[in-house]
Amino acid sequence: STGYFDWNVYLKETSSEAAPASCFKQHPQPPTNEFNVGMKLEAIDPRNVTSICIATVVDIQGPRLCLRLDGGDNKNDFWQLVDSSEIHPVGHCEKNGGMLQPPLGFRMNASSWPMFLLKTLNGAEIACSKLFKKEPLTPKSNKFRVGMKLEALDRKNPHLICPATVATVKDDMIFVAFDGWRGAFDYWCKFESRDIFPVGWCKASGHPLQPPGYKALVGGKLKTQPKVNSCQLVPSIPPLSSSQPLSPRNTQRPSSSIRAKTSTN
Ligand code: MLY
Repeated sequence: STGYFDWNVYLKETSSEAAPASCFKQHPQPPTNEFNVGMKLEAIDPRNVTSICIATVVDIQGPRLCLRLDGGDNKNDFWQLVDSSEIHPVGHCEKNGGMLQPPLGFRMNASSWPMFLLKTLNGAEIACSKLFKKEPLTPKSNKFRVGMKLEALDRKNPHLICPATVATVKDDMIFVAFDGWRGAFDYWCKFESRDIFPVGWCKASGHPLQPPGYKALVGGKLKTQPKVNSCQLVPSIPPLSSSQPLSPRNTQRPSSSIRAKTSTN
C-alpha cells in the first residue's frame, strides 16, 4: 500500500466492492513465472487459431509472457499467462499427432518451412514442461454482479492491466468498463475469461497495475498533478474523446481531499 494506486482507498472512495476471487478463472495464488526471455515453446497462432507454432518469449511481466512467433514479424506479439491452455512445451503438438505450422504471414517461401523449423529449434533454449502451470478450474456459474471491481486486461493495449468495473451482466457474459476512461476500451467477455483478475492480483503476482484514468481524483491524492495554487486544485474535466480519461465510475461526489481543498476556497 505504499504504491501510487491503493485499492483499499479507491474502493472506499467509490463506495464499491471487489468481485470475490471465486468469480474468476484464476488460481487463488497467481502462478510463478520461471520462464526467461529467449526460451522457445509451442503456442496457438492468435491470428489463425487452428495453427500451433513455435514462439519465443520476448518479454515477461508477472505471470505473463510476451510471445513472438518464429518466422513471423515483430508486429504481432501477444501475451499469454504461464497457466494458459494455449501454450505448451515443444514436442506437445507432435505427441498429439499434429504438425507444427508456419505463422500467418510466414516471411519465407512455404517450401522453406521444414528447414526453417529445424534451424529455429537447433541449439535453442527450450522451455521445459515444469514451467507450464496447470490451467485453473472454471467457476460453475457467472457470479459477477453489476458494480463489482476487478483488474482487467486492456485488449487494445494488452501489455496493460487496469482497474475496471462490471457494467453489465448477461447470461454467461459480463461487460467490463475501464475506470476513468471513455468506452473505447470496454468489452464483453465470458465470466470464465482469462483476461480478468480479482482485485489484488497484480500486486500478488508482481504485475504492474495501471492507475484509473483521470488520475487526479484517485485516492483523493494529486500526486501526478503539478503543484499549483490551491484555487486551481479542482481539475477541469478533460475534453471528451474516446481515449481520454474520465473521473472514476460510481464517484457521486469529488474525493474527500478535493472537497477539503474546495471548501477552503
Ligand atoms: N495512450 C493510449 C493508451 C490508453 C490506455 C487505456 N487503458 C488504460 C484503458 C490512449 O490514450 O489511447
